[in-house]
Amino acid sequence: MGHVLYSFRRCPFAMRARMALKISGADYKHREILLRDKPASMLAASPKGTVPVFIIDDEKVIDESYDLMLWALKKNDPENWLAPGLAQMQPIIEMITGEFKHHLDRYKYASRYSDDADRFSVDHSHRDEAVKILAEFETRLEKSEFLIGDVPSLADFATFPFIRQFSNVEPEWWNKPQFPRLHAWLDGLVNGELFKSIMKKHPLWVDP
Ligand SMILES: N[C@@H](CCC(=O)N[C@@H](CS)C(=O)NCC(=O)O)C(=O)O
Repeated sequence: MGHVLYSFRRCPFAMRARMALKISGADYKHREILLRDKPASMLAASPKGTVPVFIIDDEKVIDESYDLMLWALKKNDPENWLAPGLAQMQPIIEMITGEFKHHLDRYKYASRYSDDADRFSVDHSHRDEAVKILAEFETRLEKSEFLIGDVPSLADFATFPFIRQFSNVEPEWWNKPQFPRLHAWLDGLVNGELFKSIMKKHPLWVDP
């Protein structure tokens, strides 16, 4: 009995789930996996084969990171991440996991998607599209400290791991002065105790 989380350290979906689980104080066993070698026990619970996968008391499976965040926060939300209301937060979150992620994947992994001879170059047309979305975030952060208001909410925690991933594709370019508010916001969240604690390394899980 008890809960089990299958996770991959560097996956932004798994990161956001781990942050919500951590803040809610949920008790579970962590199973660290490799995406290229998924344990049969994880695939048995969730055949689609993405992380995170959370198993509740051997019975119920949650295999969508957003649903898992909500499950954790509905049990316990000590820092009021849900306070702004889902109606306001959901469109912001979906813009990041939808359109932004689409461009991020094509920018970051350009070699997987293009037939160009220059296979390893990043795709700046997708970077440009992603930047348009980040410009909207910058505008928001000019008005308030966090995406919605002056305290962090689910909107911030559900989105920043993807923007962090984007910032890591070409750090030199990212660090040129642009979007000062977004930079400060991202730095604060990435260097915060919560994120650091969920990025600690775990030994790899091997099915018995
Ligand atoms: N909609 C899912 C997406 C999860 C997802 O795509 N995770 C990636 C890793 S970041 C994955 O497991 N991909 C499977 C693979 O690469 O084999 C969620 O929010 O949990």
